[in-house]
Amino acid sequence: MALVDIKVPDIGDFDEVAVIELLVKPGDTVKAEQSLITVESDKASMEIPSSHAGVVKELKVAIGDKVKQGSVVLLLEAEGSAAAAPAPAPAPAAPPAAAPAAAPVAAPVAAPAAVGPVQVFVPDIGDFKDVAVIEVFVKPGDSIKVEQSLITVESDKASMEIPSSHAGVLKELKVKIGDTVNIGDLLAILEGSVAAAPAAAAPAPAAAAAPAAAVVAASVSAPAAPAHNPTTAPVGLPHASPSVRKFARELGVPLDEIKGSGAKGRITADDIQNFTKSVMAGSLQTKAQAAKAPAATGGGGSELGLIPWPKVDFTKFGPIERKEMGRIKKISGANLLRNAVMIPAVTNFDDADITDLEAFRVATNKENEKSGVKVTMLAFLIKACVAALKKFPEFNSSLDGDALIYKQYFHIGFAADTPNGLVVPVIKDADKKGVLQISVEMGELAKKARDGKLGPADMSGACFTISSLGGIGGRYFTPIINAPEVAILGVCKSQTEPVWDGKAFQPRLMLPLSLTWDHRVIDGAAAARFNAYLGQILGDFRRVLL
Ligand code: CAO
Repeated sequence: MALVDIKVPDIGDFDEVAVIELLVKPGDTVKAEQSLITVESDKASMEIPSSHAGVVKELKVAIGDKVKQGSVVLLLEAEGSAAAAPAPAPAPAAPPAAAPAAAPVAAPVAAPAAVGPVQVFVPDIGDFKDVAVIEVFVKPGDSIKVEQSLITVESDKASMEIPSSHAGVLKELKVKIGDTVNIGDLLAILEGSVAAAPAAAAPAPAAAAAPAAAVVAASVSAPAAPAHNPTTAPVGLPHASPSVRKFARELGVPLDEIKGSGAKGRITADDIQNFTKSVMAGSLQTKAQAAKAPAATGGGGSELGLIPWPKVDFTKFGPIERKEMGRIKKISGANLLRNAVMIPAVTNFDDADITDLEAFRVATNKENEKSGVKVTMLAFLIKACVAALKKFPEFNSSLDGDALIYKQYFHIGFAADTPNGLVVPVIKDADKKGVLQISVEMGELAKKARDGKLGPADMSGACFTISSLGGIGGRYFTPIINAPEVAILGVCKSQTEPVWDGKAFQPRLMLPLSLTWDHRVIDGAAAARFNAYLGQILGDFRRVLL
């Protein structure tokens, strides 16, 4: 085992490049050619590979350091000479032919103009073959300057921007995202006042075999690596290394929607992971998702062919204060809008006589006073709804295209009001639980909800939802179905009313029920029967046992 300094190999014309990522740490076992760090110039990022296999003893660079050819990257306990890469780094200086396009860096001034259509070819991109086009910065009609980046190509280890060898108006772009290109491929046709770059790189002669690790050599002879020109750089292009871009593509993550947490806003692998987690948890939407489910008022109305949302300068009418809506309100707003717009919903109103049930509830709470478990009407309602769902299975279904999925489990969601907005925790397998156990679980979930500690598992899988405003007041309301469920029960405050028993008016405690249902799945008659059955159960809870 010998200690070896692993150095930055030949990186061609690049003078000093910044270290933007460390891909290994002390103690890691690395293979020959394994990427150790990512470095970046204005226009290209590249991963620097190890010339030997072995164990990393010490990193000699940190993020933000500037390195150049010969800089020591790390100290490696090498496995032996056999483990060295075939062409050990640092590579000898690239022969001139390997970096023909470097000239524009030094002199980006346009040469005298030529007139007429001019073809722009992929210049010398070193040893790279079949590199993928991952970004296109221009479109037909754009005015292009000499050295302006046209596209980004990427191998598995490096990405680089390909500049235009001429100025002019882009007549035709010959490549698109996903195409693979090679040196000499026709990239674009320009017309108009066409000024050539001093060392027109199109098409570059076939590259002399790039020395050393292909990764490095190819990135270096790269495309010219033209001087950075902020005026021509694409606006808002996300910065990320090739491996991070690849990672994002594998997951289908839109890079341009991520705010990088790395140096100078660079997107890191952690950013991609966090973004993915947030989307999966439903706390974040991609632009594509948002377009499908327009936000509460942000959709503008054009999606539905409606007139735009009114924009009013409220300050004209009086003092105002603007406050951003919280995260939960934004998410639930978008969901509620979709559900309200997409579901042909109808609401049936009814009343249930809960006089006896309320007396039983009060007595039960008195008996259980010491246990600390308090039963509210909602726990009985959950049990009653399970019985009704069993009797009317289409209420426990979901639409799947032209089919209905009938669920054979009974998970009941209940809307909970929290300081941050509305959430819907779910009592799982309510059919297998007694009213006391449901009360205990509801109490725990409601507390978690108020503390903002509900996880995705606590809020998923509901078959049917109950929204109870009973503790607050009101008579009836029209709850919005929580898709992909097909019905929701709204409950308001019970009150004593005179009810005719055939001979006389009797004082009875009546509970107002508001059942909203999806008319694609449920008919009005079924909804009326569901409500009536619920009323029967709540009127005499022994029916749950039948
Ligand atoms: N009629 C009369 N009184 C009722 C009642 C009803 N239908 N339902 C509950 N009550 C009473 C309870 O018995 C309790 O009385 P006491 O304090 O005297 O014992 C009181 O109202 C408060 O009940 P609660 O709200 O604490 O308990 P709950 O089980 O009824 O509800 C929860 C729990 C989490 C659902 C509730 O706190 C909540 O957040 N409700 C709001 C739901 C909501 O926002 N829905 C609208 C969604 S659409 O925007």
